[in-house]
Amino acid sequence: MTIHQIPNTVKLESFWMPFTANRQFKAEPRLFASASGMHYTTIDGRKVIDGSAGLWCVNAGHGRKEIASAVERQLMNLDFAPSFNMGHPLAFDFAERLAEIAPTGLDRIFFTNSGSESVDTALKIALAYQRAAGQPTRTRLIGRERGYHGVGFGGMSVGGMVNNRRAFATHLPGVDHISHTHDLARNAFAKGQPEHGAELADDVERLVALHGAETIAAVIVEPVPGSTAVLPPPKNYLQRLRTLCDKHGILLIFDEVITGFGRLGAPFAANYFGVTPDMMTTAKGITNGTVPCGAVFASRKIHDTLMTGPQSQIELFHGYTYSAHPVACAAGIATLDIYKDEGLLTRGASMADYWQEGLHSLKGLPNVIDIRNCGLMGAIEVSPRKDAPAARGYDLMVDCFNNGLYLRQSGDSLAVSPPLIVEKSHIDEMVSILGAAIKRVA
Ligand code: PXG
Repeated sequence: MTIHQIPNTVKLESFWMPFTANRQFKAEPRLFASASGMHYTTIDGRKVIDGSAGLWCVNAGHGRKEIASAVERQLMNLDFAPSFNMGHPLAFDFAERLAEIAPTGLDRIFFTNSGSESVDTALKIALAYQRAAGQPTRTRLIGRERGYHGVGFGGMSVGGMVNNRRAFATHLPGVDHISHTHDLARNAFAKGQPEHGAELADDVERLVALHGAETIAAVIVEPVPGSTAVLPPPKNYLQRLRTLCDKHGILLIFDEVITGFGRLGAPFAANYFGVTPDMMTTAKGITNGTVPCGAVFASRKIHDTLMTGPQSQIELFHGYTYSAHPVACAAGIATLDIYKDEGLLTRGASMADYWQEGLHSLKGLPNVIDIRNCGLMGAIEVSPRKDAPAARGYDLMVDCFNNGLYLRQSGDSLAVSPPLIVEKSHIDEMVSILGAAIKRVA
């Protein structure tokens, strides 16, 4: 028996699984036992190509020994140190390293443990900033329909995926949403950024007219929404959003939890699109998915506005026990070393055309109604079955898994986002498994 062949006698009852149809899963479980490079191995020893970089986080591929060694060394040397009124050098080093690769000016780093925490942190910083800047009436937070910003009450409230909101009646007050940009009628099968829809950014004007600019603190968007199955922004949309936020004194936050750390072929989506927000939220790829960690990148203006008042006073009453956890910092620095040595923060740019052509070769297969791509993100959308939304998407995901491809399902879309070490042969393999699945499941 190899290390991978763990018998399937695992008891499944106690683990209440996140974002999973628990009963459906437990009736027919899919369990990974190990991973290396571009592949997972299941508990019954099957090799499955990782089409989703874990959950959009394993950007440098699986089983990176440099990270494992750094984590082990750190655990033996300094397993935990507080960052409340104490510190340890690695936290400062890691922040400096992140500042080096940050878009210009976004070089003040606040550490969290997840994307959800990064989002809630950025929203709170936005409110604290507006108050410190003498604009305490700016308390309203604006998200976007179909947005995903994690599961804290802040992130859920500005989020716009209805299933994530419906059951939890208590949202933050004073939140509103601009409209999403998904437009099948005008943009289906667009390659990269769609032509139509820049004017949808003007929805900010509608909310300004409705509520008054002086009530709005910040707008938060994913530069390329991921969880809702990859919606590349229409050309000039993000530029227009930036202009409108500036015009009305509103902070712009990019949620780069997925797009950060090379996903689009540039270090951040801010670099890729040439639009600099006032804050960026990150997590996932910051440690290659190995140790929970997140970071908010804030502009100096925001940071410096809060660094006022008496020297002895805490400037921001916010933080987590595990903010800048030494093990996360060690994993993060080792991850940044790999990204640098292997050029992974920009490697996606050289693979993006091949990726695009591979995915779009599936156009014309049964029930395929849209294909979208941007950098090394992509999605295939199939038409829903009558009275059974998401059923075809689920069957496709299972068929792919059974035939050696792991990817994420979002309703009737399949999202793909491989580790950034992906080679052309891997793309061919993924496209071929996907194509066969679409034909079979149709
Ligand atoms: N913002 C964005 C843009 C995200 O994509 C979060 C915040 C929350 O991060 P945490 O670390 O709290 O989960 C996310 C998370 C999927 C999928 O396949 C996407 C996420 C997480 C799990 C699955 O769609 N995104």
